[in-house]
Amino acid sequence: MINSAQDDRMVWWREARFGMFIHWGLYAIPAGLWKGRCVPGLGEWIMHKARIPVKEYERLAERFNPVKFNAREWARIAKEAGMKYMVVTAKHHDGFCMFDTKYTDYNIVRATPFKRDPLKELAEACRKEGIKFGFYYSQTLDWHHPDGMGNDWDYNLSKQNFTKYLREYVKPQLEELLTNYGPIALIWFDITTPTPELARELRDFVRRLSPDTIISGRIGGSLRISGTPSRGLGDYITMGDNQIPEAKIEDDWEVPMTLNDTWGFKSYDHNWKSPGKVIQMLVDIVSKGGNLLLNVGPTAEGEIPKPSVDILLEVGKWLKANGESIYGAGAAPFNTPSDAPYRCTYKPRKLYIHILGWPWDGKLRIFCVKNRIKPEKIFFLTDPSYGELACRWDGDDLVIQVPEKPLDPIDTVVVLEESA
Ligand code: FHN
Repeated sequence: MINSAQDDRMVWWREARFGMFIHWGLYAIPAGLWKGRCVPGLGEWIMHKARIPVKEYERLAERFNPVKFNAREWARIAKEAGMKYMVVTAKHHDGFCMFDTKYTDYNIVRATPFKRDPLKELAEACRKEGIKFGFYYSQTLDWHHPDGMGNDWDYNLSKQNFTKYLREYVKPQLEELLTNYGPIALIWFDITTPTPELARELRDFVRRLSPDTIISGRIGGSLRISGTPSRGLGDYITMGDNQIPEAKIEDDWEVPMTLNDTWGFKSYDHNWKSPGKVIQMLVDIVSKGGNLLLNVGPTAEGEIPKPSVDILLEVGKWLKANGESIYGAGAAPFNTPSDAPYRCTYKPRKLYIHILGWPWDGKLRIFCVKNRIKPEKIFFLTDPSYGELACRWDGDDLVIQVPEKPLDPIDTVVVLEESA
């Protein structure tokens, strides 16, 4: 059920469409290598994958000194990339707190030579750049805390008291995060809370403290319905990692996406998505009514890896010219076949046709839209001076005449204005 309080909370999020996810923590030091060996899998899972004892992993903190960290630069990169919100790991599954907390000494201010609270600096920098700011918080898995879930190599899981952990550790820490960092736009829970009752308790707690904060779908709290992830007690559906749905979803949804094959930094993962691929994925996602939360994994020195920055800046260039077709846009009121060489995003009386594969014969065929759209004027978004594009109906399809070559081979956007 969508109520109006939820609609009010979601206004900026629906407009935003594109956000920056940041996975940053102690795992950036080993960066995928432990004792000289490559540890397969996600960089931030190294403690789990290599079954590193708590006492040994903890010592990474002594070496964590990200002197190149510059919050304003990170916020500027997000802004230049055209991202409208940022979600950063306050605590990931390894349990290390990247913020100043009085509930454990295992935090960046007390346990590292860095001694600063980078999340305070980031919150401030984002505010200055007009970027909404939120926290990722691992509410269920915590391999460091004796009562958190998931560490069966140090702790006897049958003796754990998760409810105590949630009430005496998770909730107080969330209170710190929701009260000491200015307005928090979003809390990104992960993995799902073990029981619906505890999910509800957590959800109500966040709501009471900060009614405008959006809560991610992975808080859990209700069953999945026929394979589609549900938003449970959260405000929107969080899709599986890197999973774009086949067709549009009539609800708010977001997909968390990696830029390479890891969230936390891995020194040897160079499998970067190209800027063109990212742009086309963003378009595909918005055409199905969703948001893209795209990840960067900064290094232990505190830098967003250069390949990520380069990709993001290219995406930002495209968005500067074509943003009108993305921000505040959503799914069209008709379906597009998944193998069509175009995607459509939509605002009332304006259809944006994103041409992802240029028609070799100059005839752009929009399938099955008779009686669904009423074309009045058709033109290129980035070059209205080219003039109006001719069109004709062919059965149920609309055929638009386009020139021989694309204006932009990654995605040329055609605007179709509708008559009233
Ligand atoms: O286990 C985590 C993973 O490390 C990462 O944080 C992703 C981001 O969506 N969430 C979990 C897996 O789904």
